[in-house]
Amino acid sequence: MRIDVVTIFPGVFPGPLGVGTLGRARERGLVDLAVWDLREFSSDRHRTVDDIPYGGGAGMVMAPEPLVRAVEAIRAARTAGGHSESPAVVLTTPQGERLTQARARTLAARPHLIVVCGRYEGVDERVVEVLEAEEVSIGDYVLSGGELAAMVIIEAVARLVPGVVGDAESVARDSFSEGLLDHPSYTRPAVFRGRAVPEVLLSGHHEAIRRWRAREALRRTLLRRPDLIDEAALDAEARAFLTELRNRDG
Ligand code: 9D3
Repeated sequence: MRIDVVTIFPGVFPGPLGVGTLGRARERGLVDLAVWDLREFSSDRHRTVDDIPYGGGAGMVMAPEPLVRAVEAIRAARTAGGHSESPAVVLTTPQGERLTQARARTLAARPHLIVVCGRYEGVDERVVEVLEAEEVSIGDYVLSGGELAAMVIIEAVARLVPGVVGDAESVARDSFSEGLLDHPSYTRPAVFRGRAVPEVLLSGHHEAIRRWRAREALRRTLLRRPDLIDEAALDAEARAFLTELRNRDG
C-alpha cells in the first residue's frame, strides 16, 4: 500500500510510524509512506498556506490552492509510477466521521491513500468538494492539528495490510471476544506486592480458563463500555453470562 501525507510539519513523520510493526512493514516494502511539505505548493515567497476567514472571526483557514495542487501533484506522480486506481483522499478534521475499525478496514482495501493534515481553524470547504475527500476525526477531544490524527489513521490502516502483522501478533480470537474489551492479563510472578494471580489461571483447566476470560471480558465491557455490548456478536454463553452479571449488579 502507498500512503502519501500532506502536512505543514513534515518533520514529525515518520515519528512513531518508523518503529515496531509498521517500521518493519516499511522496511519490507509492504507499506510505502511518503511525506509532502504543503509549503512547497505555495505560490508566494513567504510560502503562505493560510488566509483570514471570509465573514470574519478568529483564527486562520487553510487556503485551497496549495492543498489541491499538492494532491494533484501526488496523483500525477503516482499515475506515472504505475498506480492505476484513484487514491482515497482523507482529510483529518474535527468535523469528520469518527475513525472506527470498520473505516480502517475500508481504507486498507485501497492501494493508495492520500492523507491531508488539517491545521489552523480548518480547511476551505471547497477543498473537500474538489478533492472528494473523506473527512475523518479520531475522537471527541481537541488536538492542535491533524498530524497526530493522521498517524493514528495510518497506523490503524497499515496494520490491516496483508503481511504487516505477523502470526505471533494476530492472536486467533474466539468468536466470543469479538467486539469486546480484552480480559485481564497476568504474567510472573504469581504473587506481586501481595496480589495473587487469579487461581483459575494457574489451574491448567483450559475450559475453566476460557470461561473465566470470557466472563471477565464481558464484565469490564459492561462496566466501562456498555455501548460495545449492543454492537458485539454474542453467542449463547455470552448472553447467559451477561444476564448473570446484570442481575448481580456488576
Ligand atoms: C471543533 C473545534 N473547533 C471549534 C472552533 C476548533 C478546532 C479545534 C481543533 C479547530 C481545529 C482543531 C485541530 N484539530 C484537528 O485538526 C483534528 C482533530 C481533533 O482536534 N480531534 C480529533 N480528531 C482530529 S482530526 C484533526
